[in-house]
Amino acid sequence: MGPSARATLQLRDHHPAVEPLIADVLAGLRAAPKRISPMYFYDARGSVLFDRICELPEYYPTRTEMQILAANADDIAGWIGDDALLVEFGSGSSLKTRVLLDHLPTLSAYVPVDISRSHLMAAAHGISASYPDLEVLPVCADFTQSFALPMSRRSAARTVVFFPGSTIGNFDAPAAVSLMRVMHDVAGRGGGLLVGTDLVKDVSVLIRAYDDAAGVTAAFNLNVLRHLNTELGANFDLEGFRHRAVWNAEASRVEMHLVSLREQQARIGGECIHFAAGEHIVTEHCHKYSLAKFAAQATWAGWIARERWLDERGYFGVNYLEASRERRLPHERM
Ligand code: AVI
Repeated sequence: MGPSARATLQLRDHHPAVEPLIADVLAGLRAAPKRISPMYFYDARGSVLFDRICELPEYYPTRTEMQILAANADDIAGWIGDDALLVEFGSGSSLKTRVLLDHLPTLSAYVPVDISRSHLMAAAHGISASYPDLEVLPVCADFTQSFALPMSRRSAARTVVFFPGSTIGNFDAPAAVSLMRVMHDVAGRGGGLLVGTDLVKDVSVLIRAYDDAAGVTAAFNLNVLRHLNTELGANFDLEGFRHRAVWNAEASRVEMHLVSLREQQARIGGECIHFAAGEHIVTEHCHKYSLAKFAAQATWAGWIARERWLDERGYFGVNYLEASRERRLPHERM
């Protein structure tokens, strides 16, 4: 790709400022148990580590979802329809998007949204190079907050949000519903949502997926502390914590923890945080859905289930939903 092709992409940068991020991290570290939002995994190094996770033999979700998308691409493209605007939340490397783009020649534009600016731009340039006729409008943002959609040159017949990977499972139920409401606002009436959901399965399969033999997930988890050190001026000792993945049956989720190996302290934003030996920080919840539970959550957010595709083992689901005309529940104030 020549330099002129790279120059044509304009980034809409809504990356949050450092101060509110420090306040957000501190609020999590003051809570019991301590927690850090998974959003902080995704600096440039974290995004590369996540791409490596997706290729691990133990990490079945990416491979399975890719197979579902590839096997049903024509059908999925039929639901998305002609002249749609495709908005991808947490687009990362945009790898799965390519399966869709190959089947959507009339797309009005593609809007990848991601918190990792460098990773977003590299992926956007890659897409632009592979699909030169497609308008690519990258947005750097925390997608849980409402953001303005960039204007595409060509008007769209409808807006479809793409949210693969079961990233929806990284949100606890109330937050997942409010995120799906943000998506409903983005899609607007008659818009669509194509969303991947990881399903409940054998616990040993789940734990291996989040605690792989090569230690890539452990490195990804610990990288969150490195990110806070480099971007937010914290001073965590990375040698002082270890990765742990546990299954919480009651909540139907894998939890990723960082366990403090000794009593220690870390400073961030001028505040000293104390850790007891064995105390953990929750860094991620990875909810595993039943089909009924996901359908209920989607309905609360104002989405109507239209179609669903599963793999043969029933490990993973890809769902196409349509925005209902009114997303609020009857008892909610307008
Ligand atoms: C991004 N998200 C869907 C991944 C997951 O499986 O919940 C993040 C991840 N964490 C550890 N491995 C992968």
